[in-house]
Amino acid sequence: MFKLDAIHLREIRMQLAQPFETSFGVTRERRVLLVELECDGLQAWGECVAGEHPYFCEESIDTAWLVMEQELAPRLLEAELEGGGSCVKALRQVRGNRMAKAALENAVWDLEAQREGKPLYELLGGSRREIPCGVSIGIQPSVDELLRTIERELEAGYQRIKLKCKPGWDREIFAAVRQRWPKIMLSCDANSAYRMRDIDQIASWDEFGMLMVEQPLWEDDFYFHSMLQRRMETAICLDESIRNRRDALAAIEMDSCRILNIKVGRVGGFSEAIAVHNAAAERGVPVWCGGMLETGIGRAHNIALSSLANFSLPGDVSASRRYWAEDIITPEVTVSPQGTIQVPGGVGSGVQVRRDRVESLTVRRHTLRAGARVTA
Ligand code: OSB
Ligand code: MG
Repeated sequence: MFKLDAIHLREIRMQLAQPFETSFGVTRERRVLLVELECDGLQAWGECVAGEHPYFCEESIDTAWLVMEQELAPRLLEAELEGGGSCVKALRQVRGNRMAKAALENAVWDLEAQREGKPLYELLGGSRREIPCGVSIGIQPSVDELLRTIERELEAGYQRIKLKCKPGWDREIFAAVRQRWPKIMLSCDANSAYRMRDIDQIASWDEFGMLMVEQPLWEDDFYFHSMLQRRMETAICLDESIRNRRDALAAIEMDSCRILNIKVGRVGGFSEAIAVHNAAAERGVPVWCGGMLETGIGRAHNIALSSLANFSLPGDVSASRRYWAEDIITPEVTVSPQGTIQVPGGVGSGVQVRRDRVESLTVRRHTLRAGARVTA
């Protein structure tokens, strides 16, 4: 059993190497909430994946900051912890706010790994030492630019190309990509941009032989996705709709999807991510690890999670340099010419946080200490 000595919240700002456009908007600069735990002389980090605006889900960096500062961090500082797995209980009085909870819980897992002198991936129950990687390609200014971008990513070795799509940026790009590359592993992600009037059109994408169509309909829906899945051959993959293990069970039972995207932030932390992974594995549903434009801290955690056996499809976890001129960890995440990432075997997440760099990017900070709530 252990107790935390302090929790440091900070906001850093980082320019993306290139703007990232989805059906819900464009991101140029990330505002990232990082948490750092102190315990018996050890430091452990977590990253909150909530966006700058509540467009992907209800949370944003500002709601996450508020709920961490006022509710979650004080509870965690009072708790007697056994490890990452005990955070769910310590934080369960607070409803929702899963991305905020995940940042803290994941940092506690990282801390537990350090205390035990083990790699994080092993503590999570992973076995894979190398993970297959894909890329998520944002909406581009033109079809030509999209094709050039895909060419570059394929040359780098990535095993699966995911195209962000929306009404008006769908059939035409799928056709252009398939004409040029008939055989590559291809998928698309609509981030909830379509409605029931579009389902005949979506079902017609079967001709493009994609691995999956990710979250075409409402962000909170299972039922209408199951109606769509009944009409198409291509697997639907749910992202936004899956908040926990029960959602995964409901979606699988209803045949709302045949593939699951697991984002550790979206489901509230490693404990629930493992539960979703296991539920899917028991039912023969493959999963892959989603991404949220993470810095190296969240990226290292995604890599550890992706080492679990049922993460059998290439995920959206790719090299640091696709996002950042310079990452905040060392070594940076790199991808092999075969499109794989090596799972670090060192203690904890296996990467070092570059504290000097984090300091220079920090625009806001707040410290909470055990016993007293002190503002730094
Ligand atoms: O839906 O998977 C998504 C990024 C931000 C918000 C939602 C999504 C994404 C991505 C990018 O697709 C994945 C990545 O490269 O990190
Ligand atoms: Mg998605």
